[in-house]
Amino acid sequence: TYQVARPKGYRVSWHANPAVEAHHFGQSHPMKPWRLTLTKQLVMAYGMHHAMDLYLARAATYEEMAEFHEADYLDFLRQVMPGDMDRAEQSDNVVRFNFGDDCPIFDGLYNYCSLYAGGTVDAARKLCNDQAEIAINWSGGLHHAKKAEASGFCYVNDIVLGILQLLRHHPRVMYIDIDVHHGDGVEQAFWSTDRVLTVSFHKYDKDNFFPGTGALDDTGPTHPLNPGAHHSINVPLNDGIDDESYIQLYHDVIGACVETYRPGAIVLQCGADSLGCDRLGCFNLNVRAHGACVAFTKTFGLPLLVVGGGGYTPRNVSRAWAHETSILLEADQIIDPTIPDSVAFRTHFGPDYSLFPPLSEIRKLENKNPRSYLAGLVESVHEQLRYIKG
Ligand code: ZL4
Ligand code: CA
Ligand code: ZN
Repeated sequence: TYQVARPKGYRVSWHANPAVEAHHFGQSHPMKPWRLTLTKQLVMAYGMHHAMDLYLARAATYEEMAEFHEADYLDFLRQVMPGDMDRAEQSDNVVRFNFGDDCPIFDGLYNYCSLYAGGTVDAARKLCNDQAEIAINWSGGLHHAKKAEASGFCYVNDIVLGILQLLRHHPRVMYIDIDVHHGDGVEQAFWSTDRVLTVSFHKYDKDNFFPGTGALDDTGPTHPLNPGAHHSINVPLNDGIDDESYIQLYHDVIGACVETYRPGAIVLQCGADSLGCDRLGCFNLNVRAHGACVAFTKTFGLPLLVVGGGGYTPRNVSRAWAHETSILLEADQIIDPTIPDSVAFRTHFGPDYSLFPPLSEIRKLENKNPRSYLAGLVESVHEQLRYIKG
């Protein structure tokens, strides 16, 4: 049996509610809350739960969610039922609030949303109260939700709610998003403030990849009276980026941003659809490279709120998030890369039973990000940072 010791000198808190895992978006929908069960089983098989403070996430209250979301939208979210998609008297609101194939109305929708949001709000409060230095909610990270609109599998923007909590204690908060999709909802929520610096790395193809925003020059409205001008950093990428390029880029961009902006806390969205072989993604990252971004973010020693996000090949999502949990506990060097025999649902990890399986050569995409292109991105970020003072 495995047991991970508590890290020395700091506390890690884990926020989850198993009720989240039981929700179903519907047949063949890519978002599977069940990936959280698989993640938790891996974390427990490695004995990492002994090294953290475990909290049962409570549901965020209506009032807590109303700190960002409009009442009309929350009222609709609270009362909709499966079947409303086809009910004439609901059709105006279904359209107005963008429900449909991407954002279906399923059983327990409001419960699902308030529980994942509650986890992130709790996690942020633990950091504010100095009860943890690192707080984790793998069920959060739903970065596309807007004030009064569902979008891209996201209904309530838990990240925005978490950042609003952190802003009560910290003059400046930095948001980092390594999901393969653009973190548009978080960017938009803080468009007009200089108290949040958002940085998203993502696949960008205006017409062919969701959500189609996040170009390099999309840096926030540049009206002279808008303090939030220049405080959205976007790192648009093409298919097939590999481990070495991504890690280098992440170090260059995030290192420069932290040095310039000097945030009091960091929120890291760890969407696992940037891994190779993801059902929706198109990058070539291995679990170790995705984890290297988490490890680098931790080196700043700032209060750190870690959330999940996308990730559509559940066995790899759970590998990545379990590995990243071990990094946050400084236990990544001591756990066995072979997945323990005792893990539940073990067959999902075959035939290799490794935490770090090699990327399948068959599904690998050609790297369409030449060195010169990446150097240009770093150069642009440096130029943009000249407008920003910490
Ligand atoms: C599906 O098979 O690009 C939804 C969504 C449901 C089941 C049955 C319906 C079949 C892929 C995706 C028809 C589905 C058509 N079902 C969906 C422009 C689109 C309009 C909707 O990781 N169709 C929209 C959203 C993206 C679009 C990505 C990422 C979230 C995150 C954070 C959100 N939307 C085209 C698609 C399926 C489905 C199969 C799907 N949707 C793939 N990409 C999208 O950033 C959590
Ligand atoms: Ca992103
Ligand atoms: Zn995504």
